[in-house]
Amino acid sequence: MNNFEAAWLRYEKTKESESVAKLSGIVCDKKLQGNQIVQSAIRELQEGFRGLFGRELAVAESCCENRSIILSVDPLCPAESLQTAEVSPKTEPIGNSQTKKESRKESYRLSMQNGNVHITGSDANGLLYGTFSFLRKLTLQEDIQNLQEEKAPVMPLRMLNHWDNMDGSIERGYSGDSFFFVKNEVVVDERTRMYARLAASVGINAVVINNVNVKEMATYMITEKYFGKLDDMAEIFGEYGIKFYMSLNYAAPVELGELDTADPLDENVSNWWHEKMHEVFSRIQNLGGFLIKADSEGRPGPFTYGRTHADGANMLADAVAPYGGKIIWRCFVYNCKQDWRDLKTDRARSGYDNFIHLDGQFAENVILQVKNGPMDFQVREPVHPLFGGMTKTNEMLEVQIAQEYTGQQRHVCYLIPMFKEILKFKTYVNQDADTVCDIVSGKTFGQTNCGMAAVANTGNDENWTGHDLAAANFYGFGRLSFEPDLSAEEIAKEWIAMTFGQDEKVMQVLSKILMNSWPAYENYNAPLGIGWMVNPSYHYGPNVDGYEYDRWGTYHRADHLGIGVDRSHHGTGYATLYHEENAAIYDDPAKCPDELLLFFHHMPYTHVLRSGKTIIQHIYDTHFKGVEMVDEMVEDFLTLEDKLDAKRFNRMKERFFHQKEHAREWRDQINSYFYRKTGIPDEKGREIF
Ligand code: GCW
Repeated sequence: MNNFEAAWLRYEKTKESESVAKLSGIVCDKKLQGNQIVQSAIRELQEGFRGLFGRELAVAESCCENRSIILSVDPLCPAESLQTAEVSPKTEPIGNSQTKKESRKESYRLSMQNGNVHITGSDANGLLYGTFSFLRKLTLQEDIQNLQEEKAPVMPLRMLNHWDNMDGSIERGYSGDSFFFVKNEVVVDERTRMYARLAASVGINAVVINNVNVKEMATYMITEKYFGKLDDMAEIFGEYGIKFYMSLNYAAPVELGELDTADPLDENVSNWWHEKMHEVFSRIQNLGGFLIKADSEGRPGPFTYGRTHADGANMLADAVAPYGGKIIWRCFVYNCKQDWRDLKTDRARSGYDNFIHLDGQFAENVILQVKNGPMDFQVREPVHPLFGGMTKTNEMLEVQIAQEYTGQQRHVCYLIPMFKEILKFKTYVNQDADTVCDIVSGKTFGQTNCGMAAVANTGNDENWTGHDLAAANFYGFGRLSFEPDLSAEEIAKEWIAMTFGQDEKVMQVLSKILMNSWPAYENYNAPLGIGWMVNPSYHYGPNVDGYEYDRWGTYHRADHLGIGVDRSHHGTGYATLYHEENAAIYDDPAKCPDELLLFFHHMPYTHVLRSGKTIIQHIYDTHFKGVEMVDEMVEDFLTLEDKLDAKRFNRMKERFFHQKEHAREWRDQINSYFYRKTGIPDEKGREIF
């Protein structure tokens, strides 16, 4: 027995429609059958039919009398309309603009012709994604009689970043330990394959397996000790069209004891990396490149040598270029040793200030990976100003589905609605095609080295994600990066049906819970975009002043009269980093959206919000409301007792009961803190301690 469940690839027995019942096998020519990714597609179809309909599908090389599922690859497969969006005429394309040709990659078409189902990919990946889409339709009992679907993924890179450590722990892991590493060894087993299937089924095409904080043994991942196992793992990923990436220690030449400097402009350093990359790429076949956290939170980087991040990234990019490798370089660079008394330094500015002057200096195979907001995955943040700030640099959006600040997979918090808002944000970098989605999908500047990455939320728990409902974020992230036009609710419903079946009541209750979960969490969390207010270091549970007198640049500056950080032009000037249209809104407290007001401005508690409420009353109301929303969720959930299997029901029930208690803790601590600070009572006279 496996110690893991199948998540949304359960393929539970279902009714077979007439047109499906006629499909007796798979047809795929010999050459294609030799392709490992196509083999995965075939295995998946067989597994799917076995589970869904209890029957076997045979594989043949050519068509026979019987109706079949016909697999093929046609590089011209997607329709004109799916070929990449035109490069915006007002903007210079980044790098050489092979956009048109490249963009058809990984596309597929599904159709029904004379009773045969055709799954055609523009390449093997496209074929695999088409296969998963077809199986999804069968699982959801969609009518396939008039099957007709054409899809091309919108984001070129759809990536998961694991923060797994070699000792088996996971930084910010909330669902058990690593299934990639145990006690400094690399693990390759059936779970590796199941993981690859889950990831590929939602369109993930790249995975970084280790923590960006590369320390101790992880530095040795680019040495002989680990090549064999890493190559085995990479090969399994490759069978599912997933490129294998690793995080790299910038100071590896020093820490492996081979050089006494990691200065990117030192010729010995550059030569060392060239040789190293030659070795690594020849030992790990399916390697896509590396992710690097440099000069951030104690990690080494080019600053040590008085060099820029462009110097550092480009040196590595040059070393991986001969193998088609990519260097993904994080922009999460800030001073984490700030004095809380210092009102000038603003952590929110740091990513922008450290990178904006380097725009245009990065090599074509470097991608800057930028967190969605300028701070750190809080429940509400403005969009990072480097999106739309940079116009000559490849950028990728980093989000976090590991719910570090959003309930740590003990509270339910479905994040796809948040990601949708981020993707839709208009940066005003030019007149059209200027949203974050346009930028990171390559539409704005015509590049293909871009996309989305999520900090992963999986671990070795039986259900992969701790909270069963947290799997909706894994599923949703993949689906959204493939097809950002899907609504958060559509994705939620699809996931629910795949995971729990088609019962209407289950669908209605769980989709309502998911859709209300982020708003509820935001309600009982830190108010109006100010963030933090959590227990230091493990980041769970309320602690209003937890980070107030610390070194991390995370302050709310509350006193008895007001709260918030002045990031307007009177303050740190952060609000002015956006293009004029946005800057004008954020800089002005009268125009700033309520939900971000305290992020941008220090305001009196008596200030009347656009909603018509004072800030203090808003704090009380939202905190009571948040708890009411959770109570309602729990009540609704309990009505599903006879609709869900006991194992999953009880697992979720336990977490919901905890959330109910813990949301109260949030409510009462925040409300009491502000009542005590201000002395202003709740208009509605509710209990505040
Ligand atoms: O959110 C912070 C986390 C760190 C993490 C860091 C980062 C991997 O608290 O645990 O380190 O961000 O993104 O690098």
